[in-house]
Formats: sequence, C-alpha cells, structure tokens
Amino acid sequence: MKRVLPFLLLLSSTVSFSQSAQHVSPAEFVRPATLPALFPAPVSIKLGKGLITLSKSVVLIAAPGTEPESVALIRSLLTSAGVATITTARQLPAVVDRSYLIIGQGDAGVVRTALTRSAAVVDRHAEGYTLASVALGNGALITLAGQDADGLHHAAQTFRQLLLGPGLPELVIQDHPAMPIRGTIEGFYGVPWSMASRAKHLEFLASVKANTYVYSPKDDPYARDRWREAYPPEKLKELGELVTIARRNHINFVYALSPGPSICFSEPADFQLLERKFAALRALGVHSFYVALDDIEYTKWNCELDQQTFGPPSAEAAGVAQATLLNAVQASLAAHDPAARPLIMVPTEYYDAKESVYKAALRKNLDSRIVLQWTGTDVVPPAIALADAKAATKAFGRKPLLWDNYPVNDYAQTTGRLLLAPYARREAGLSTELTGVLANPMNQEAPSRVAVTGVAAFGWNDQAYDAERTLTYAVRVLAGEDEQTTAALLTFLDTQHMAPTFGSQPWQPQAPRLKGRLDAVREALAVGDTKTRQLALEKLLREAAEFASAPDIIQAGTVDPAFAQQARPWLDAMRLWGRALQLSAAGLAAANSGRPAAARRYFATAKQLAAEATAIQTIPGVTRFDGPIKIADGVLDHFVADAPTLIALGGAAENEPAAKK
Ligand code: 14T
Repeated sequence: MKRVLPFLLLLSSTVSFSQSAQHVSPAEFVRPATLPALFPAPVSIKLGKGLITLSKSVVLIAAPGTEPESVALIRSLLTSAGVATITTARQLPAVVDRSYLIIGQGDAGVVRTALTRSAAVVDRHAEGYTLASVALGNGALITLAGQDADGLHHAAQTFRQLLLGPGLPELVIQDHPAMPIRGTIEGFYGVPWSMASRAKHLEFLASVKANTYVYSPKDDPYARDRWREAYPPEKLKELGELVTIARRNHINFVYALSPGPSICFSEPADFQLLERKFAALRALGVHSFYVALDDIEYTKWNCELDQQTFGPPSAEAAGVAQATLLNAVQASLAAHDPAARPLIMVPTEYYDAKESVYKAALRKNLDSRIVLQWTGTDVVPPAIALADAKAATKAFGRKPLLWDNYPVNDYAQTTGRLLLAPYARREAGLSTELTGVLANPMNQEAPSRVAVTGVAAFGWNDQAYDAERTLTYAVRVLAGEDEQTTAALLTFLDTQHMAPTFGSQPWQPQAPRLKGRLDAVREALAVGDTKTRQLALEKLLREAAEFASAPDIIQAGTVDPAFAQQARPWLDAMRLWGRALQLSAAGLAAANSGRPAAARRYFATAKQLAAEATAIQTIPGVTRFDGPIKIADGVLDHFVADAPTLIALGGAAENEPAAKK
C-alpha cells in the first residue's frame, strides 16, 4: 500500500482529478468525484472535478425571508452529516476559508452572488432550484437556491441525498418538475390509513419531491355516505394536525368529498352543506378541495328536483348536472379564499378515453379551471401511453391529472398481495399531456412507498425515469441504508411482484427473479451432467438460505418498523416458504447424490411447510379482501410441488407407497 500511494498521488496530480488540492483531503485523491445517483433524477447535473469535505464548522447564510422551517431542516441535515458547529453570517466573505452554505430564494442578493461565484444561475421554473457546490480557496461554497419556497425545500431534499453519498462532489444541479401535481390520493376502499401513517407518509412525500396528498378514503363515513354531517370535533382536530404537517412539508393537503351516492345536484340546501363541510376544513388551513364522483350510477337521480331541472336521467344529463354543481363549487372556493387552488374532481367515467355523451357534456360545461382525474384506458390499466393521454385530453377538454391505480390492493385480484413491483409501463413524455400524477396506494402505507417513490420520480422527470433504479433507491431508504437489509428486502419484493388488472392477465409478472433462478435449476437438472447438476443445486441451497433468512433480517432492525409491521403476515409466510424451498433443495441434492430415502424425507417436510405457509391469512379486517397470503405464487409453490418429480427416486425406501401394500 505504501508503495502504491505515491504513484496514485502522482497520477492524480498529472491527470488532475482535482485542482482544488487544498480543499480535497489527500485520501480522496484516489477517488475521483463520481456522478451521484439522485431520485427523482434532476433535470441536469454538471459534475465538477473535486470532492468537497465539509469542514467541522460550517457557516450558514440564510437569505432574508427564508422560511424558518427550511433553515431548521438544513441545519438538521448538516448535523446528521457530522458538522459540529454551525455559525451564521449575512454576507459572503472575500476569502472563503471554510464551508459556507448559502440558502434562500433565487432573487435574494446573497444567493445571487453565491451562484455567480459558483458559475451558476437559479432555475426559473415553478418549484425549481439550483444546487451548486464549489471548492474555493481553502473552503467551499454550497448554495441551495430555490425559485420559490417549494424549490428551496426540494433543494434541501437533494442536499440530504448528496450528504448520504461517499463525498460531496463539486457540481451544479439545475432542477424542476415536469408535472405540476405529484403525489398520492388515499382513495382506496377498506380501512383507511391511521393518522400516524398519514403523518409519516407526508414526510415521505416531501422526501421524494412530491407536492400533493388527497384525503379521500372511501371508508371515512363523513367523506362519503354521511358527507352532509359535520366531523366530530376530535376527528376535525386530527385532520387539522395533518394539515399542519402537510404545510410544514410543502405538501398541498387536498380534502375530498364524495357526495355522489346521495346528492341532489339542483338542491341549494345540498350545495350549502357541501360549502359548510369545505369551510370547516378551510378553517384548518386547507386551500385545496376535491369532489369525487366515481363509482356512482348516473342512470338515476337522487331527487325529483334533478328530474325537473335536468330532465330524465341519462349520461348526458349527469354530465350537465355534475358540471353545474362543480362550477358553483369552483366559484365558491375562489370567493371564500384568495389562496384557493383549483377544484379537483374525478368524473363518473374516469376509466377510459373514449368519446361519449357524458364526457362531451363535461367538456362543454365544466369550468376550465377545474382539474379532472382519469385512470387510463381501464380502472387498472396494463400500461399508459402518450396516445391514451392525448385521447383523454381530447375527450375531456383538458389535460387530465392521472389517478394511477397502482399500488392499490383493494380489489378481488389483489387478495393476499402486496404490490411491490416497480412503478413501470408509463410512457416517457406523458408530462406533456398530463397535469400530474397521483398514486392510489395500498392499505399498507410503508410498503406503498416502494411504488410511490416511482410515481413521484416519474412525475418529476418522466424522461429520465428509471423504474428499476428508483425501486432500488426506495428500498435502500426503507432499509435504513443497510446493504444486507436492502438485499433481503429486494428478495422479499420479488415475491410480491405480480401486479394484477381487473381481468385475468396481470400487468407485471410474479417473482421474475426467483423464476429465473428456479428455471435455471430445472434446466440444469434436465440437460446438465452430474457436476453441472450438483453445482446448480449447491447454488440453489445458498439462494434458498438467503430467501429463508430475509424475513428475519427485515424484522431485525434497520428497516422502517412500520414496513415490518404492515408486512408481517407476508414475512411469516415467506419464512415458511423459505424453509420449504431449502428442504426441496436439500431433497434434490440428496436425490442427485443417490440418497433417495433422505430425499423423500426432505420432500415430505417441504410439503408440510408449504401447506402451513399456504394457510397463513391476511390480518382480518385490515385489508378489504381477506384471504390467504400469496408468496411468489405460481413460481415457488410450483417448484416445491414439482421438486420430487425432477430427479427419479429409484430404489426402495422406508416410505415407499409399495412398502405399505
Ligand atoms: F375514481 C377512481 F379513479 C377510482 O379508481 N375509483 C375506485 C377506487 O376508489 C378504488 O380504490 C380503485 C381500485 O379498486 O378503483 C375504483 O373502484 C372500483 C372500480 C371498479 F370498476 C371498484 C370496483 C370496480 F368494479
């Protein structure tokens, strides 16, 4: 080592990996700055040459008007990164002799000066930011410049990811979202999320640069069946706490009502009740409202007055009646709150882009400010193409806000499943035809973050979105950055890869990784010589051991406890399936080395464990459809069932059926 180092130092100075020698610790000479992996992918990253080591004492310059919450967040990031003292200043010094962190909005003088000294300019798009880091003299300038307060918040999220990396490179990041609305709609049937889950979810959303959370649980009675009634005070107080957490995290909290099943569209009293319900939420600090008209019938009215006002029930009359109500709501929102965001709605025909009299009625009558949601070519579509969104834009007369029914698991085909495949098959370029994207998540909040990280990353930068890499990032975060735990989680995720549709064909296959491995074993047994078979089985034994140990690793500690808790029955079933796989592998190894009696014993135990695993059920009442937990179904169960037939078990053994006769 001693002899290699001078050589590397020499090499680095001649090829000039870094020119800011003073500021780059000598140990880092062997490691050039590398392009950081950031999720969502920024619009542009220009990598400089050097690596910056934060000094133990950092000077923080917050431009006047910077939100105290942003300052607090950035301070906490520095502290977690090992900065011992943070002093503050108002101006940049003439000579930079330590790390200076300048934060604020791009129009502030000190921020502009810092960017200029970093050869950067502020991103001018809404929610945009520039993050620049340069080594200067004996110190460094790191600038987080938001186009607006949201932009600065996003810059802080990027900074957090950079600090997790192996060293902060000199770089300039220019960044802004492709879609203005990104986040989740808690819009599933079944037990709603707890307030604690929601609070964590809001913080998670901010970490992936999402900006919207819609409160629309189908099973909040006060939001649907009993929409006319006021919330009990305790419930309202809880919602208020959520609104505060959302604001602190720069997440727009949207409150949705689903009056469709019972509303009389032309009844002034109903309109006033709706206004009153929204007013109660406005008093908590909500500026954004939503009316959901999904999963209702438009072939009948709920009152005689609608018949008189809009004529006999029809799809077209429903469109006119809905538009009339929603336009009045939009006007009321704007009148009551100068900071009101446009009303959002989901129509009754939300699940395709085909022209219809209903859609035409909305297109012609609905206030152009109102944002409309759409789920694609189906309630749960197999893919979403740019052409589909273009057709929807044409049919509805506005760019839709995608309601993506992934990873929601409230329909029959999802019974016993978590949906943990990457967010995929959404065409790059959709940002030109969509106002945004909201995922309808699972009943399990923490596991939902795997897919939602993808949704947020796609909404931020659909052109650069990489489904697999984003999933790995999401898993690494859930694993608390621990490598072994990340691997265990990835093994688990593969067992929940199947993404069903409402039809019989899934849009993502089950357990592709395990299937590949087990297929390779079948292949080796079918065509390989003794040695090849043995090697394949040894590999299988190792993989089975890894599979069987994954649940314990996931439950052991570094994983977010909410994940382990919400996935508990799946982890329990996986542990049993893992043992069944280990015993199947042991059985095959025994059979391959001419020990048929041992093989039979292993296979019999494997069968028992598989039966036990199959019997494990979802937690009663938690998910909408309770039923048996599925683990790599169609792959793992088939292999365990087939294993005793893959190698002929010639010769008599204790438990031969023949021996019983
Ligand atoms: F409004 C929508 F965009 C929407 O998707 N509505 C519901 C939603 O709440 C639910 O979580 C989702 C997945 O099950 O699908 C919609 O609900 C349905 C739709 C159907 F066609 C439930 C059953 C159906 F048959």
